[in-house]
Amino acid sequence: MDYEFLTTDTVAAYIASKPELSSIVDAGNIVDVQEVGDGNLNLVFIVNDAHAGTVVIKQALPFVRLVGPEWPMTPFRAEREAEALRIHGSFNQELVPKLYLYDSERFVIAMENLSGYRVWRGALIEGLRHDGVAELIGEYVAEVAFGTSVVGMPADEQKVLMAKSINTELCKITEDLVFTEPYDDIGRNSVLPANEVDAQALATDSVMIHAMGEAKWKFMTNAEALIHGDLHTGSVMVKALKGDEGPSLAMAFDSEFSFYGPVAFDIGALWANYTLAAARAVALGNVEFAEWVLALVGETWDSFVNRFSELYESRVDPRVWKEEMLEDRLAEWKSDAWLFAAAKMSRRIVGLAKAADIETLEPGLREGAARGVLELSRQLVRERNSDTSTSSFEALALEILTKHKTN
Ligand code: SR1
Ligand code: MG
Repeated sequence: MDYEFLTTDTVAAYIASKPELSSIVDAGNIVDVQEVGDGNLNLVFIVNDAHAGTVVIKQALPFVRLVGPEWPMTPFRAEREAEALRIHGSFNQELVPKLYLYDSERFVIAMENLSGYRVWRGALIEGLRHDGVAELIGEYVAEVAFGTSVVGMPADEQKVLMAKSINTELCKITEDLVFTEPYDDIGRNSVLPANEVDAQALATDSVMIHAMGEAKWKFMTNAEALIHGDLHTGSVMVKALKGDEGPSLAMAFDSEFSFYGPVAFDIGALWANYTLAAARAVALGNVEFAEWVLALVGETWDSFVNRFSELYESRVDPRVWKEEMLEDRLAEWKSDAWLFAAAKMSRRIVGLAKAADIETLEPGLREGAARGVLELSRQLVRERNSDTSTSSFEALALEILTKHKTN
């Protein structure tokens, strides 16, 4: 794929060539360009002009940045992200950054720079409590689930959108890295020597393998809504209304993995990443913070249920979709969220693309945190069909993470 990659030296000229951006930043007076991409795939620049104008410029490379050109990857993922930003933003502008431009020749997105916001994962790593974020993100998942599914939009339009939203290569990343490779290492897995026995126990656990087969099937076949597709705490920006923590705003971004998939996948991704933050807190002896983080599981779920149920009142076709249908979906999604959470937490321990919550722990502490997460994921798939309450999830997580704490 032949197109020019942006650099800090060429971003200003690029912006000058795009009239759509002239009201956002003054291309002739740019004072600061920084490449801040810390994800696994793209280039990301934050650009500031001399009059407080600011923009984020994100360019998809034709390969996986984390690995290099030897792993080619479609840059058309930028188009999927632009579409998801546009569609998800149309439901609630306060929960999704504004899209200013999508450039289909150079696979560039220009979007709102959320000033004063920071990535949630980093805040959780620092032990900061951004209250209300879990509720807001639960609402985001509910609005996307309702608004892009057949309960929220006419069936003919939904089919056209579904056809346009196919995201084969990014889905394959998830199919491989999340559901398969932790159980069939093709050379991309790694753990601390002390955790090799735990990774081996995970990979040979026939109940877990069966459950992951089920999860992968659901991921590949349950085309329910235009989900985010990678909704971990690194895909959420947070901003405290005052100071560093307390009541906060939130935005979901980085939706390049978006496709028509299972609603519970986004919920499970959030729960898994709360668990990783809790595992870190337990490892560091901060049990109170671990409890605060784990309570986000229930807060996200309750908010999702409330908002989805509210929206369901206005469903497009109420003829046979009655209250029972809502109850059935919610029960199914809750149990599936346990399954997807299990998949999403264990992959971050053993597979490629790990999470800073765990990786920045010193090895003596990381050993127990990693073991606890793997053991928890194996228990979650066993419990998911009996008691699926979020309080049970939270209690089980705290119990198992604490049991395996090292040092
Ligand atoms: C090769 S991309 C690795 C991971 O980064 C993204 O955040 C997704 O989670 C993906 O699995
Ligand atoms: Mg990402």
